[in-house]
Amino acid sequence: MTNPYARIGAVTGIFFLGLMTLLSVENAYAKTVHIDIPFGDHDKNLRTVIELYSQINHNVDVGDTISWLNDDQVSHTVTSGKGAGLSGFVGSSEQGKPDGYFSSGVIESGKSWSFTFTKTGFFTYFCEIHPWIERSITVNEPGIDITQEFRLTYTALLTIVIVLVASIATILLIKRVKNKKS
Ligand SMILES: [Cu+2]
Repeated sequence: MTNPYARIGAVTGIFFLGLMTLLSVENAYAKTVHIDIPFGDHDKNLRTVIELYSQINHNVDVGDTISWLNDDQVSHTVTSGKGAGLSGFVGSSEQGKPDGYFSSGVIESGKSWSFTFTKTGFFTYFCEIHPWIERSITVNEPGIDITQEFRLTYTALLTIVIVLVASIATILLIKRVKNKKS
């Protein structure tokens, strides 16, 4: 098999197959992130204190699952949408506004609830029973953080590698054709 076209074609084919495999394996690494609903969360007066010690926003990748564990002594909900802020309380007109993306229903003390994020975005959530509890999830495309501002997604990385492989293959092909002519 000395046909240069066939050889380059085979090499390129193998590269693509390898990349596809890498990409599908990457999806298999989707992880579960555990978030604690802290003890005392139901007490509106503790919100500022709790926010000092527990993370308000969590960053995850598309495909990741978040599991919320209710560590408080009362029931809570994890409901996407906008909470009522510190002025919101049960019985008032300010109850928070669910947006329908996810809703746990009642999570009893000691129980947990999970949700898998299948799209990128910034999602705020609150508790329907205690609408002053307001937190968020940032869902990113899977990738590597190069700097704090710059994130190289696996899709971008894959594109770069494909362009590189295609360029090298083309250069080799041109060289072969030139060599044959001279
Ligand atoms: Cu609650």
